[in-house]
Amino acid sequence: MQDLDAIRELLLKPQTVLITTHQNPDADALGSSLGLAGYLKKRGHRVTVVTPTDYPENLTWMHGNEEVIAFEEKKRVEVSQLIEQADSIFCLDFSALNRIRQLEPMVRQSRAKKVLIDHHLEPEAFADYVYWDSSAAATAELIFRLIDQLGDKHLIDVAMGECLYAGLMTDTGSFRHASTTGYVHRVAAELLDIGVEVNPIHRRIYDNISIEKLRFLGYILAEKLVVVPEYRFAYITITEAELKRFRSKAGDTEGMVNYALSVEGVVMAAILIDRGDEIKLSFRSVGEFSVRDLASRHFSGGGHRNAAGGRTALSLRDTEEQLLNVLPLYHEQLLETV
Ligand SMILES: [Mn+2]
Repeated sequence: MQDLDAIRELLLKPQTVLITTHQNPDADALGSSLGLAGYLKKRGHRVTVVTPTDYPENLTWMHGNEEVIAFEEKKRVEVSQLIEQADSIFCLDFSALNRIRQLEPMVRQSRAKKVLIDHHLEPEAFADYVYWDSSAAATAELIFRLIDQLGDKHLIDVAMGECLYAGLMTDTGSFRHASTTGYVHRVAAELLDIGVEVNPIHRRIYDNISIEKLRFLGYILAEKLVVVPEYRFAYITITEAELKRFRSKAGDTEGMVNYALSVEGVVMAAILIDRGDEIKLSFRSVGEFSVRDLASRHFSGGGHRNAAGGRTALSLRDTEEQLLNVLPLYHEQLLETV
């Protein structure tokens, strides 16, 4: 679904653009936002990037970071004015407006033209124009493709390229997920050709872990990782007290679930985190097994086939029990997964 001509038309006239992305932005969310911002500025538009929440420290190197406005209560007036004044709002890397939290009502009410650029399944019908492809590995890939299709690939510079490369690298798990197509590699190659250096980006994002976070991970792997071999399933539960004890910050639990998935023989993994007001679940799987189906059927969630999320209003223990109780429904599928 790609309203390319409408987007081309929209961008003919210089205007005030607001770019936003999902809460707790990851490298694809922020990288595609800043990559697009760089492009739109070159096209003569006034651009502001607003995120619904803050994001981890290891993303703040991205070009344009200093101009990002991360929503917090004291910025409500400023942000609502920006949204009101925008001629168009680009919504990146999310498919449902509830992913932008406090910004949702403001964006919904805004008269700006809304453009959705995303690769998540089943986009909500809130946007005037969409540039959406669930087979894309990252929104950064779509930003590259959009700029290319608009005939402006030559406008992508190293600073923008680094942002897009970061999104591509992280959403593909460093080019190892099944979503990594030939096109993904070609995009990466083109970014390298214009001067993007891969190693510094990799180091800034991955080899930039605080000692507290690393010790937290050590504790989780030693004490909290449970393997259920009969279902080829592994999972982690994290209590509020543990988050506190390790002074866990936003993003610190990011990626932990992948360790569970890396256990020999395991084809599905989950992490259950007590966030106080709700239990957040994050799922990973390999091959054909769809954690998206499981998350949407049992945990009010959604996502991709191999990476999905969900939530409950239960206690951590009851959520864990519910998860273990649904496993038998998937027994055969789990055993068959290759
Ligand atoms: Mn993404």
